[in-house]
Amino acid sequence: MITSSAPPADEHDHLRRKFLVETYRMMLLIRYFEEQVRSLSQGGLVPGLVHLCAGQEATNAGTCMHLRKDDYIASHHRGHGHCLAKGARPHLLMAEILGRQTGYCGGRSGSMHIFDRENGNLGTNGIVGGGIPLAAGAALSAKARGTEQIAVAYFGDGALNQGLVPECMNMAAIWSLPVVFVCENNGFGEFTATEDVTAGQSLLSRGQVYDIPSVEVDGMDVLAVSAAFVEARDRARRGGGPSFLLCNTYRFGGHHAGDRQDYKSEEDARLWRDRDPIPKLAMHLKAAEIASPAVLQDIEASVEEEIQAAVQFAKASPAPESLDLRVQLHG
Ligand SMILES: Cc1ncc(C[n+]2csc(CCOP(=O)(O)OP(=O)(O)O)c2C)c(N)n1
Repeated sequence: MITSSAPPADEHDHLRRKFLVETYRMMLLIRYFEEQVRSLSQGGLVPGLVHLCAGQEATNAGTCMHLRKDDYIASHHRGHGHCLAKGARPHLLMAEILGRQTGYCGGRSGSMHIFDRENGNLGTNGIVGGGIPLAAGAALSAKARGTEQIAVAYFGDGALNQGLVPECMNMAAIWSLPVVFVCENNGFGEFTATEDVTAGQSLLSRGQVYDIPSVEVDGMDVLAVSAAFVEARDRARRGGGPSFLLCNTYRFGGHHAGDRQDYKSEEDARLWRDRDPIPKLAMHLKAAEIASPAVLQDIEASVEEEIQAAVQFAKASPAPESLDLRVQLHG
């Protein structure tokens, strides 16, 4: 996905175009994946609550897809999109969410604690803000080992009011750790609007106060997210320390799959839907003649097929055996 030496200009342009088409495919994959999880959850097949990220695909793909396989991410409770964009295989992820033995953690983590060692994914996390110290710790370890790996911490606006944020940002700044703090600000924490529970004039100041380069990004535009993220990634990789990205986005669904969303204004929801990041990228790909409508249709069909196969695989997989428990806990 990422090359170490710069290619010539023509090839560079070709790779950029190819990468954008891959990005479109990934965003669509996440959306279709989440639609299936929603319907399986409504059908009673998903144990526990699921928190879907439909609407937030630009921040998922616009960041994770610019990472090396051995870079780290630590995600949150709305993290299926991060897992997929960091390289998780849809059928293994679906099996995990359905609590099946074939899933990433043998079916024991469910949606909120998915761990994928091979792809540097330190996990989705049910504790609000819980991934932030994991990413900072991974960045400290990478720096100590001199590997040029970086780590990304994903969290929602709700986590900004957790004590972990200032602690980790402070340490990351004084130790110049290779970590990118990515806040996916979707305007709500559970059923409460961000502004009702968050003091201060600007969320961006949470990074600025530590002199961490901080930038506010249109989280519905994958090109804007990508540009800001690549700058932050490169700074981290060359030893320039942490960055903070405040990505303004929206979750199209509720807090969890069964939430009726009475607290959202219909007008607001419609305005955000009009800014759906997937059709927006499709329009760009067509206008810039990067992909024709026929190519985009082929992508849709192949993604649909891949997700259906993932669902079939997961449904056909067995539940974990109780005797596996010790092995699952201790590795
Ligand atoms: C430490 C902690 N406090 C409270 C909760 C309950 N809780 C789960 S999700 C959530 C809201 C999180 O909001 P945000 O971080 O903005 O993420 P979003 O759900 O909006 O994506 C809360 C309060 C929790 N899981 N962990």
